[in-house]
Amino acid sequence: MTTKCSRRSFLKASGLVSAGLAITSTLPDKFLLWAEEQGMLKATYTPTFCEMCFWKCGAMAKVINGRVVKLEGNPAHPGARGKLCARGNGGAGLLYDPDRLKTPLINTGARGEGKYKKASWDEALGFAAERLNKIKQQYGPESVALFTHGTPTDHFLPLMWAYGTPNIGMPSFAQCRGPRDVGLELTFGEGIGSPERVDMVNSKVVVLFGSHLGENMHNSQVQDFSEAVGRGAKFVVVDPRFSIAAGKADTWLPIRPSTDMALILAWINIIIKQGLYDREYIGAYANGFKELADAVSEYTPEWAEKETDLPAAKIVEIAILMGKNAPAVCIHPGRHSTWYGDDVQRTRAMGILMALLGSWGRQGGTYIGTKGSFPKGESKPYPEPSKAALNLGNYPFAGGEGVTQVIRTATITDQPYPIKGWFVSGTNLMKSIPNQKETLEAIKKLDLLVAVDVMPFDTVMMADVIFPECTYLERHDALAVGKGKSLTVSLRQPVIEPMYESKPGWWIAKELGKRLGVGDYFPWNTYEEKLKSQCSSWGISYEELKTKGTITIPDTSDPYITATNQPVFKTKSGKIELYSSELKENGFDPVPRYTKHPEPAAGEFRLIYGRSPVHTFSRTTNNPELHELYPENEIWVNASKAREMGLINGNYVSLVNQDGVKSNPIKLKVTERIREDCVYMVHGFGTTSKELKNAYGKGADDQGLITKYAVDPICGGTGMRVNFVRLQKEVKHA
Ligand SMILES: Nc1nc2c(c(=O)[nH]1)N[C@H]1C(S)=C(S)[C@@H](COP(=O)(O)OP(=O)(O)OC[C@H]3O[C@@H](n4cnc5c(=O)[nH]c(N)nc54)[C@H](O)[C@@H]3O)O[C@H]1N2
Ligand SMILES: Nc1nc2c(c(=O)[nH]1)N[C@H]1C(S)=C(S)[C@@H](COP(=O)(O)OP(=O)(O)OC[C@H]3O[C@@H](n4cnc5c(=O)[nH]c(N)nc54)[C@H](O)[C@@H]3O)O[C@H]1N2
Ligand code: SF4
Ligand SMILES: [Mo]
Repeated sequence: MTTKCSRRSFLKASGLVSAGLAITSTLPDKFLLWAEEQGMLKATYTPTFCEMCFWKCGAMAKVINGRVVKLEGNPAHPGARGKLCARGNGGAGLLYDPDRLKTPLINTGARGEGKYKKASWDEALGFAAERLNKIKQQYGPESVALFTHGTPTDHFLPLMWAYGTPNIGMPSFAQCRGPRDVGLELTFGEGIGSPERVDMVNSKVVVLFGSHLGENMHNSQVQDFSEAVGRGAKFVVVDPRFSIAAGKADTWLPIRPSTDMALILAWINIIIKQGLYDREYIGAYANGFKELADAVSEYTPEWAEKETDLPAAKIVEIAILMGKNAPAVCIHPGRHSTWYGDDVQRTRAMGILMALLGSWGRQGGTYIGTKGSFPKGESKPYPEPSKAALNLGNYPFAGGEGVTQVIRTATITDQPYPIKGWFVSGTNLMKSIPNQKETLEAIKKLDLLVAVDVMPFDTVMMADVIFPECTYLERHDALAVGKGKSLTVSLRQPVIEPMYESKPGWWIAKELGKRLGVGDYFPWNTYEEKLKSQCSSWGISYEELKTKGTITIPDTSDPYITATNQPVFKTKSGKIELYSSELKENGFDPVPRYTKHPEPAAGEFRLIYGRSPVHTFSRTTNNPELHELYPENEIWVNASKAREMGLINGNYVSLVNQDGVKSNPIKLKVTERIREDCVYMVHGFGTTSKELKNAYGKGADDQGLITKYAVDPICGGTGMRVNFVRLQKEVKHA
């Protein structure tokens, strides 16, 4: 059996990627696997967890002769259940990517020019520390901001807190799930968690708004989705595009983009008017029903038909379907929710729909997260910043996760106080925050830009000093605590030693901490020492974790509301807030209301974007294995529109947005599977970093075209589907 063959059958069996997309192993891997089969070499397996996206699936790494030849899902891990997605399988492609950052680098040219000299760790750490200390002296520690994503956060957040800044920016909040989390917190007093606590496996009806599962490839969630489809659950997919999920659905609702709120409010109205809501549940757990009923009474199915372009009769039919199958109805609240700027309210509307159906905390709806927890460790208290975090004044509900673009504006304007340094770890700001011109302007103004990364992506290549982190397969990281149905804990441990001169994030944070005078926040010699002591205080065997990779704590699951398992709503009123007095007090609509959004003019299309199942944003675009599967993105254009413009499948076009910004040439995908008023592309392509030999210049960058964004006044999320483009035919592009 060759590897290629076994991978194929594995992928096929997993149902996660089609067999045709199997990853081919490299020649050295093939030889090693052959030698192992012949009994000449022995393989070892090391459990760890994946960082190719943020689902943190448990993985088993197979190593022969010091080389990682294969990654498989850990059967004991709830996010993986023995399978990895294509990106997880392709993790070794990152490890062995020849374009990886290999040594610390110090900029020797103008910022962004890409001229670097190799430096020793001591030199690079000293360079950063000296400048960080200078900013602290001159402006105060608050004038440095941390931008971060993924497990590097576990190391650099404490470092920056110890340094004294409260300014944290996470694109995974303000450009992603911020509005969803805030909307649900305002309604139920808590978010939906990650992995989302959706109980699709037990649902009779599942409703997806966008949420393009199958392209959005969060492993166990896609497994749940497949299982529910196989079991015959009814799927309703609301999407202007016939997504993979729509292809599996009973009902596809090709909604006019930006009008989801109209549909949800009409559904709420119908469910109330027809008495399809769960009276007992609402009576026991919710407040504001009357105010809600009054506020939504104007949203009739006929009105919604005009807004959404969906037939009124169909809207009624689905409302009845949901009502009849409640509470086993899963209204998936989505994840990437920064769409149109009224996104907290859209998520609140979804939450209200869940409440009316009595599905929050009920089988087939959403489940109650484990009540199990681990004791909080003692740590030295962090200094109290003397200036408030930048978010707080602007967005009352933003919380501590950071509104990236507010930090960017402060960097440009020096208001309310200057931001002089950016510390960027595991996030590619040029690709993730809208309006690149502003990002560039802010970066140009900085006194210091530090990057900690594994690859020379666009933002990294503008840094003054670059710290090469080793990949997740070469390091320890913080324990991953899973709060799904049960409490779980997983370990990341090195599968092989760090390659080149790369170092783990924990080491970089500790060493920089020493040089910033905050070394006592890292009072251990190695991270493993810290992990061992944490395990012993949690009553877990570190040795068991090392061999199994993941441990599920027994008797920590009680997922549904029962007489003895009553829900706790941490809202102001202690109830589900159909009417939010908290929003009202802050000058916002207490019940969601419909606002019309601008429509594309003749000849224009709304630009919408999403995921490829084999890539994670920009971060995998250079991965040799994943690049081979999907080297460049395409632009989906409705077939009759393409005909009108004389464009055919495979032509290259450029996209020009309302502000005259033009994209790289991008290949046309002419299809019936999208509405006429929008075009669709996969996010993350069109990198500008020449260091990335596979990805440079391939495909087009959606972010470049997103010059306009609609800020959610409640949480600061940036709605990014508010840009319109025209298509310009290009001569064939290599
Ligand atoms: N393979 C892969 N999987 C991933 C990721 C990845 O990078 N790669 N990223 C992960 C992360 S962090 C996130 S946040 C999620 C994002 O994935 P999701 O949370 O699923 O993102 P959405 O924006 O909801 O979904 C995109 C879909 O929305 C549709 N859409 C566009 N406009 C509208 C509209 O106005 N109304 C409706 N109803 N639909 C619309 C698009 O056609 C597209 O099908 O994916 C996660 N999973
Ligand atoms: N236009 C547009 N904008 C978007 C989106 C979109 O669909 N369209 N999606 C939004 C969403 S949902 C999200 S969550 C955000 C995500 O956006 P980001 O937070 O920027 O996340 P990534 O793109 O994953 O970050 C990529 C960077 O992390 C680096 N990296 C990878 N692994 C490691 C590691 O182990 N250590 C370190 N130190 N670095 C590592 C990569 O090399 C790369 O430079 O973007 C948002 N912005
Ligand atoms: S969903 Fe895929 S990429 Fe994400 S952690 Fe799991 S295996 Fe890795
Ligand atoms: Mo996201």
